[in-house]
Amino acid sequence: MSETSVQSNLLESGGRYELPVPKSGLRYVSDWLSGDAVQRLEAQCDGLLEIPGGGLRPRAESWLYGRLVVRPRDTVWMSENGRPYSYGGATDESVGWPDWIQDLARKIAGDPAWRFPDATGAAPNVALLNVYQGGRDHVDWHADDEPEIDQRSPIASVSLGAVRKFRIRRARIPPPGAGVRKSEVLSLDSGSLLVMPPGFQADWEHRVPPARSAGRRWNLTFRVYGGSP
Ligand SMILES: O=C(O)CCC(=O)C(=O)O
Repeated sequence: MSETSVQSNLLESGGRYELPVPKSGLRYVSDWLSGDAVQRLEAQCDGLLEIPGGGLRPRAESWLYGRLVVRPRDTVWMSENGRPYSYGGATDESVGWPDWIQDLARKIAGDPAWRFPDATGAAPNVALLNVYQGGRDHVDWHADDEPEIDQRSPIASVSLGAVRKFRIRRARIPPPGAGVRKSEVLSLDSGSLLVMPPGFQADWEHRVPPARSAGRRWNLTFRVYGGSP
């Protein structure tokens, strides 16, 4: 039996929703980018994977259960002020802050979906590109809760290309007898914007599981780095 994503019964009502996952506060805009913009951004993302002199940058490695493993997707880290990204025991150096990424960061910061009563309102200043070359590429359960990330700000996720499932589950394992930890599934469309509210990373984990068949997908996750460099 195929699984229905939580927003599928809302898709006729104008494209902009607070998702009905209890207390998650997730926001989703299905048609945030035009088809032309999607195509242009996909090409720009691909440009980031290329290395000078030809070829693609090798996949980065992360620590998983005490072993260094190749990440099951391509990743490129960008930051406005050159700060690196440390996670999973690895450090990704910044490739810079291209103008088109700055334009997207401004568009996010100007969107009502980015506004929350207690948030600082700061615009995103770092972004992670994930490229899923096919259905085997994925990202496992995690939260974007590294100390550099300002948790008073939301995190915005822009999806391009193949539609993939996005699962969320509570970060804490329920105590014995308190039931099982369920996960909820959303579908992330090409050209969509998903906004995870301030505080979400402390309470929830997320993943993009492998898919039986899928074309290429690009995802840009915009965050706010706080503090000083
Ligand atoms: O590809 C996605 O939609 C999620 C990416 C993600 O989880 C991350 O960058 O932390």
